[in-house]
Parts: sequence; C-alpha cells; structure tokens
Amino acid sequence: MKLLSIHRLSVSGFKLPVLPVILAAIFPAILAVQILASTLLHSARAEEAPVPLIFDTDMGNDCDDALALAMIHALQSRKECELLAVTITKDHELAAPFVDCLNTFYGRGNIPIGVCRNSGKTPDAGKYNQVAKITDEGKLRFEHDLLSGNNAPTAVEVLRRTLAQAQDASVVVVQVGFSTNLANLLASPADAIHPLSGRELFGKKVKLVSIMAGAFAPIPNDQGVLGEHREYNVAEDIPSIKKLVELCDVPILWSGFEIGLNLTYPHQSILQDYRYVPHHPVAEAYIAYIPPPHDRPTWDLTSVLAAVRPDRGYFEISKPGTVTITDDAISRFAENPQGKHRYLILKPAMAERTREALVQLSSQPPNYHGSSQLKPIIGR
Ligand SMILES: [Ca+2]
Ligand SMILES: [Ca+2]
Repeated sequence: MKLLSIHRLSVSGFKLPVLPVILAAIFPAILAVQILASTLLHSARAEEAPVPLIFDTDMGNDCDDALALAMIHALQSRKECELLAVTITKDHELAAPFVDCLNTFYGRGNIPIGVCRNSGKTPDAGKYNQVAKITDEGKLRFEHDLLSGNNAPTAVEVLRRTLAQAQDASVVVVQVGFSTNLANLLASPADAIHPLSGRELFGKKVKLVSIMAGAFAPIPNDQGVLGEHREYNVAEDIPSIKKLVELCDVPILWSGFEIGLNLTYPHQSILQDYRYVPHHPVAEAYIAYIPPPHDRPTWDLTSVLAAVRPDRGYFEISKPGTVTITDDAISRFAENPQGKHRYLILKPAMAERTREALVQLSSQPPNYHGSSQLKPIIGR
C-alpha cells in the first residue's frame, strides 16, 4: 500500500511520462523481493522450535514468580517455548496448588509439578498462595486438581523424568528461587528413571540455566550506601547455590538483583490489564502480596525473557567468566574466557522497551479465552 501511494504521488508530482514505465518495470521486481523476504522470514520462524523450558520457582515468596509463570504461558501460546515442568523450592504445601491454579487458568493444568518437602526453606504460607483456596459459593474460584504439595512427586523425580524424555542439549532451566532442587538433582544417583547420574543427565540434556540470583553491580543498602548485596535467592540456601556453581557443567546466565530492580512492573497494569476476566489469579496474587500503588521489581520475569528471547536485544550480556559465592552470600564475578557464566546488563536506553515486553507478555490472555471464535481479518 505504501509503495502504491508513493507511485501515485511520484507520477502526479513529477509529471515525467517515463516514470510510470520505469515503475511498471521495477514494481514486479520489488514485489518479488518482498514476497521472497516474507517467505524467508516465515520459514525462519517455522524452523525455530519452541524452547523446552523447566521453571524452578519459590512461588509464594514474592509476586514476581507468578508474573514470570504467566509470561511463560504467553510465550508458549506464541509457540516460543514449551513448559515441560514446574519445580518448587518453597517448602509449603500451598505453593504447588497455586502453581497448578495458574497452569490450569492458562489451559495447561496437566503440566508436571514437583516439590521440595522437608527442606525447611521458607516454610511459611506466604502472602498469596492461599489464592488457590479461595471459594465462591462453595466452588474453587480458580479451578485446579492438585490440592496440596503433599500429593505431588519430589522435584528431583520430576526433573529426572523430564530430562530423561528431552532431546540432548535442548532444555533451558529457569531458576528463580533457591538452588535447592538443582543441587539435589546434581547430587542424585542413577536410578530406575535414568541410568545416568543427575550431573551427567543435566549436562547431557540442558543447554542453559537462566537464573535470577546474585548481584553484579553495587546495590544501595537501607541507608542508601552502595555496596555488595546479599541477594535473597543466594542467601536462603548458600550451600545449594555453591553446589550448583560447582557441579553445573552447562552455561549459567545470571540476572542479578540490579536488573529487576531497574525494571519495576507498573502497578497500573495490574489494575487494568488483567480485567479480561472477573477474577485473575496473577492480579489477585500481586495485590495480596503488596497492594497497588506499588511497582514491584521484575526480577524473575527477566530470567524468563532472557531465556526464551536471547536475541532480541532486551539486555546486553557480559563477557564470559566465573561467579563465586562467598560464605556470607555475596556473588562475585571474575572475567575468564573459558568461564561458563555470564550476567545480564541493562542499558538505560533499552529499559522501557524491555519493561513493555514484560508487561505485555505477563498480561496476555490465555489462548482459549474466545480466541477460537476469532477469524482472520483477511479473507472474511
Ligand atoms: Ca493439575
Ligand atoms: Ca522467586
């Protein structure tokens, strides 16, 4: 359409009798190039298989885990990833039902869920997992069939089964809580599920761990003084993250505390963008955790985005190196060309675009809400 209007303007504007002839000659060529480019783009997209993804979360300790899981479902609806399993490091029996709530809400209630029982890691109920238990007139507000984490298999079992079925070097693990589950998996022996040890199986099947943990820039303390930061996901289980760093043979991409801190989620989105249903489990979780007006940092969401869309320029990536974790939960990075670790860098110029992607993805409605009734506009 744009080309045609230029054609018309050019012809009437310049009144060159030869121009229509030239344009008539080159237009088919331009169109052919356009069609070819469009065909190549489509085939390139078709070749990009969805990223097989395992989400390991401390669901219930902060509301960014819920937004991050909503994002994963939107990316799956867009055929950009496939959620293979969710494993949980929050040791409370309501975390798994809440995860099942979200998966069911997005039309994927059968995704395997594994838990970490008796780890003692954050055993409190948390502020929003009880959203899973809300009833209206005697019926669950948010349908789900996993009513307690006590009825779920262990995370190690779910991880081993999931990896056993995956193609080699295909899986991305997004870890946005503590490293308890991955450390347990890496230490697991061969068993009836798979003849390889956890470390061997992980090295064979996983291509990347995208992890929200640590800090790779100075962070202001309570007095506003910049310094090293004891990041929560590190501090809650220091031995496990040390084990992960030691035993993980595949690359780890770190989203440090500073990334999500500089990309706060606009609370207006929580109040407005989720109203496509009368009750939305993500919006209700956010509000139960910390009511608006509060723009919560998007820590866990950033690890999902970096894992599924690594080439879209949302973040810059550091040079390779090695992260070490100190006994008092400080993360330190040392550059090293052979290192398997890199961390995300947020350039100020990209922040608004990246934030917008996080908002649009987490607030995208499930596929099944009316979408089957939509017809393409062209060809109606
Ligand atoms: Ca279920
Ligand atoms: Ca988390």
